[in-house]
Amino acid sequence: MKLGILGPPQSGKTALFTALTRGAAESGSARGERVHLGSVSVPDARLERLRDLYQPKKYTPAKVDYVDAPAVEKPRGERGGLAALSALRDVDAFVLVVRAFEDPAVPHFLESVDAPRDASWLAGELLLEDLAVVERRLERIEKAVKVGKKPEDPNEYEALKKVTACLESEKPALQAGLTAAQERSIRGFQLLSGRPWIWVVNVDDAALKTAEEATVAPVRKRFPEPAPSAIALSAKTEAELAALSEEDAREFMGVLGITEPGLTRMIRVSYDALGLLSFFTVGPDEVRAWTVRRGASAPEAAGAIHSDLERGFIRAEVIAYDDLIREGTMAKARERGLLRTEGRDYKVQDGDIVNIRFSV
Ligand SMILES: Nc1nc2c(ncn2[C@@H]2O[C@H](COP(=O)(O)OP(=O)(O)O)[C@@H](O)[C@H]2O)c(=O)[nH]1
Ligand SMILES: [Mg+2]
Repeated sequence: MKLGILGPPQSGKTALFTALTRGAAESGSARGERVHLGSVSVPDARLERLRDLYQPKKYTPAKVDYVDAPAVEKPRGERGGLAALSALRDVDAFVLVVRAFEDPAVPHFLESVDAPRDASWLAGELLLEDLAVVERRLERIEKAVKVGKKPEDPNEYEALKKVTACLESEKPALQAGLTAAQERSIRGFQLLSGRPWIWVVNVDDAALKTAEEATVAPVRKRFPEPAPSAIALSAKTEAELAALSEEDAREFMGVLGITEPGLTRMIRVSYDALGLLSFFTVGPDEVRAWTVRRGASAPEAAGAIHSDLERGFIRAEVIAYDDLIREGTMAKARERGLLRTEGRDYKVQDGDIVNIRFSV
């Protein structure tokens, strides 16, 4: 899973990136501003337990990649440039950071701190970026239609028209109601609003003591149903926490009233926003977590491991994590009939431990 961090200047994007990746950054640059790339292991207590059980040679948690992109600013040049930024091409969702912290030492790009206003502004900018991309393509097709040519791909033409209408009514492309074929036909345009948005309201430490919902509701209310995911955290404090030892971090969190680190919360809402689940493979060689979309069939899950496993899929041997842990060993679980044989139609569940039988 790859997430792109976007937001206005000085909203705390880099602070958040540092908190999430513990500063592990390679960087490139775009439009004169640095692009940071970092990768983190998804913390999962279940996987750690499986590691203790199997003592494998290799231990491989799922990974999340983060891209800290340049600030979204009032456009200077042509629109549509942000969508073309190569670092953002393959992100699965966007983390949109808006500033709610007061700090006279940090200038605000609109001169005052107002997170819901900034969220509306940012969303508007992203929709306009997409609109520029879609309109440019639509114009080209319509020019061809005028001189008597049929649109090469009717799905694409229909999709572009639907998305244009959707963006013009200030809704993200994700809500355009495209068919699967239409969606595929415009996937190449990598629309910013064609991927889920997760809002991060970057607050003062003081705000951490008030209920999160009270902080994020004014931002969420700016958007049409279904309301987007939103969390509140202090990027600066999270970055400081990430630099501490586990023990010191826990103590500091207690003082501040933080019950869960930003990193794990961020990952949880990201899995939810993207509709993802984790399943596991276990053995003496490797204990590993895999990520697939909710509703994925057993062959699809096999394909996440290797395309050969999907192609040659015969059946899956499956046991729920809780069942294995309760019985203590795979042999006991098998005796109890808890290790099931599942076919092509089985929908993999979060926490399944899976062994794929295949032949190629
Ligand atoms: N007080 C406070 N300052 C913050 C917070 N997050 C970021 N900052 C400060 O705001 C400035 C801009 O942050 P940065 O992460 O570089 O913003 P970016 O331009 O969005 O990448 C820096 O001086 C940060 O230390 C926060 O949660 N609270
Ligand atoms: Mg930055």
